[in-house]
Amino acid sequence: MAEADKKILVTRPSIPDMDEYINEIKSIWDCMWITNMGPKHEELRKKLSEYLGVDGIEIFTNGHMAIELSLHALGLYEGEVITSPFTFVSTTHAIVRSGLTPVFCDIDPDDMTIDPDKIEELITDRTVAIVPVHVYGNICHIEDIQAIADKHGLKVLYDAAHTFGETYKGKGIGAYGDVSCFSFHATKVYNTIEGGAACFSDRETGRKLGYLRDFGIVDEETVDCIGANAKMNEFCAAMGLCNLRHVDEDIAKRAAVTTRYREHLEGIPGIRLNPVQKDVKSNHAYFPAIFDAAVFGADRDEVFDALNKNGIGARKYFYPITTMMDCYRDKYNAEDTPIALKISKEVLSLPLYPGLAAEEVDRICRVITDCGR
Ligand code: T4K
Repeated sequence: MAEADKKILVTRPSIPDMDEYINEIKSIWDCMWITNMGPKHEELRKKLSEYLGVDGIEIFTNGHMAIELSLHALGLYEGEVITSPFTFVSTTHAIVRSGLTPVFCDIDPDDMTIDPDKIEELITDRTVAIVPVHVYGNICHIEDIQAIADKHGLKVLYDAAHTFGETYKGKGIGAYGDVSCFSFHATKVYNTIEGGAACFSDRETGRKLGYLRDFGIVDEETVDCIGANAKMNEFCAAMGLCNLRHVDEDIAKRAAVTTRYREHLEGIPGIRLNPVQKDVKSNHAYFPAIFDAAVFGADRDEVFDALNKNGIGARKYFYPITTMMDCYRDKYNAEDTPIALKISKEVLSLPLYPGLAAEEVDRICRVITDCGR
């Protein structure tokens, strides 16, 4: 198949050479320990703690369970949680499945994270926490959110699924809030096939998380709390150990792809690109572009269709917003967060992964700019 005919997907997982992975998993056959916090799990946990610059970390079977069990570890089983509807549905599901009630706050139109100026008006005597999302790897208004949480005695749990390896003001992003949760899904900057982590500094929170991800088991005769099975197995941990060796190189390649996109698309009337945030070391997780149809000459859906026709699989992350989904639409009004609603109809995540060639970026941008003519 000619290079130009190949389908380009929104992302492609980073995996090591097969030999590297085989070498990493060989020792599993020696010890016959394949899950339940084995040696690979422990090695990965320690290495991630160093890489991410966090005091405490527990690893999980996926990012969703990290969020859900972190809510439990923080003792949040009832009450209202202020959060963003502009996210992957996991954030909302984790809150609801924990018996909590999400209260949706609108987003900042520039970085698309929760708008701190709109949080306080949503606080009631039932509010127990704020769950902001560092969407696309854009860092939330951390200081403002913490000040509100401190003033009202609320917990802060960051959905940091998109921010692996990012720093804010020189500090690992996982070190902010009461807990920060990462996703290590195949589609993320760093993957363990499926996986996730919760970072914390409070030892008691860490102790609870350790039990919660293993049914609440403390020892063979003691079950401390009502937990789940959310343990990362040894084969996933081995993939994580391999991928950790290459993640910096991957992020550098992503940065080059991002630069190429910007060279083509920056300054085109009617196309708005993701902001470059001050004090943030970015991981270049996503490349969202926002289309203003009246100015650009084509709307998001027309661009999406044109890309598709050309074998380019962009994605409408994050459309629909969670309040528009069938399982939530009866309880919420999407119009209550007008900025999130508007952006969800205008935004498109363009393909971005380390192996995306410069010529492919050029082709994608040609299709986009042709739509505007
Ligand atoms: N919070 C936020 C803000 C999140 O974004 C996520 C996950 C979570 C929490 C929960 O974390 P996890 O529990 O998932 O660890 C994908 C991912 O499944 C999901 O992890 C991710 N967010 C979400 C944004 O994207 P889909 O439904 O778009 O995935 P899918 O299967 O359509 O894959 C997207 C593209 O990736 C495909 O077009 C091709 C490529 N791909 C995918 C897989 C799985 C591959 O090339 N190989 C693969 O193995 O949800």
